[in-house]
Amino acid sequence: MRDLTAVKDALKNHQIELPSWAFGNSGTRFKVFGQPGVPRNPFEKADDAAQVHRYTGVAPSMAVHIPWDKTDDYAALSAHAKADGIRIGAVNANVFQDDDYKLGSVCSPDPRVRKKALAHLLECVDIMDATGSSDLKLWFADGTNYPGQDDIVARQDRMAEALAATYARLGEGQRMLLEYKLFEPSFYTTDVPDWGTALLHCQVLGDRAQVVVDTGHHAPGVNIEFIVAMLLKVGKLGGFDFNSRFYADDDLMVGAADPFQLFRIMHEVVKAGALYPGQSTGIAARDDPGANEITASGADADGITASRADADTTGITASGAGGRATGITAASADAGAPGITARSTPARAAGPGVAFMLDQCHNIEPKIPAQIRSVMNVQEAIAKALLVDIEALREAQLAGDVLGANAVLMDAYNTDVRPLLAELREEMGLARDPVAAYRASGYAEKIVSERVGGTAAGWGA
Ligand code: RM4
Ligand code: MN
Repeated sequence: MRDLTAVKDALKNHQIELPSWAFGNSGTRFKVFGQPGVPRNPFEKADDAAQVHRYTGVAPSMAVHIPWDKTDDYAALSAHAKADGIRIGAVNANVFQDDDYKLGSVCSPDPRVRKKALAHLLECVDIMDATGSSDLKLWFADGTNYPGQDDIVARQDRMAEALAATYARLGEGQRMLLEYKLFEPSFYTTDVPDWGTALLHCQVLGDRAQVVVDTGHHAPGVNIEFIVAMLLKVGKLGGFDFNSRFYADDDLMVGAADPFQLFRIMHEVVKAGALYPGQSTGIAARDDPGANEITASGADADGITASRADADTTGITASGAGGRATGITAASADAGAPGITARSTPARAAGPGVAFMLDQCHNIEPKIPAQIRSVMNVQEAIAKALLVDIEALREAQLAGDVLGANAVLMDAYNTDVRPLLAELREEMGLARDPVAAYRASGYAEKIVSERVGGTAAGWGA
């Protein structure tokens, strides 16, 4: 898409969700450096998140994390956010900060602990009802540290059981987003370590269970855009937790470590029409000549698709009855739903589409401008992805023009989109430079002088 008006329109439609915890104090296991003016409760976090939206115009929601954002009155929190000009987004469950969870939460060998963890997941759905949130985001610290510590498969069964019970509790318009992470805090096995495990669970659960890709949760060198492309293809990408990493799960500002990777991810999103519900891909006809020619037998048009009948027998079982079943089955009727077909058309995700969330911690930099910078970084990557000349790219690809195809992509990536984004902001009635406008507003000084006393929000608070 190289029509600049269309690029700007797409950018105006794209929304980014902010994490409440980015506004609180955070640190490493060595030290949490407190900052003055930090919010003391979720209401003040919403006030700060609203500042980010005020200067960027594209960040109208704030995810909450329970119990960090626990309050007696979630409807009041929603109303407060609304008065600030934003809304409460995903509800994140926290089953990793309680002594009971030393050996895991929903995968713990202790049924009492599993019950307690499940009760928390269900409580999070109650909170969604009160806040009007559509997304329940689940990340589990569950895992083991030593070989032999617990049974890998039994833990999967326990996980499947808890997920099935939570899924069954979801109401109209609500979905479950399951996030994987390679390691940490567990160092030997993690119970949902990768997109394959997350996808297996989500496929068993049904349409309203989707995978979250946190960009910091992979081994070094993993091709994240490949994972994104595959999940989009089967309609199972529920959302992103954006951040950057140099070494492990560093939670740095998105786009700080590897803006090229962010662009490559966004290229897949744009191609799949997943930037926002109703996004046009700018591709007139998606039929690649020959796309259906690569099938195993030639007789069956389904290509890479495993037959649906098979899908039922290879899932993840919640019953633990196991028997001859080889995997993770919650005996869902939907198990065969999203498969990979030989067609190149990506499946459209059901419901609200892909949630573009930030999941970052600003340990040493001021938090509000860091969130503004992160939103800008995401926008820059998207703008560049929207500038890719898709038709020229496809032509070069089909012609086997390796250098030509790569050049099309790099041309877009190497475009300086900052003037375009400044123009976009002006059209939206915003300052051309959001960070400078925030700095000039005096808000940072105001919160420092007003937020005196009480306990600053932060890790464990
Ligand atoms: C995890 C994961 C979750 C986040 C917690 C705080 O590593 O990324 O999304 O909620 O950290
Ligand atoms: Mn995350």
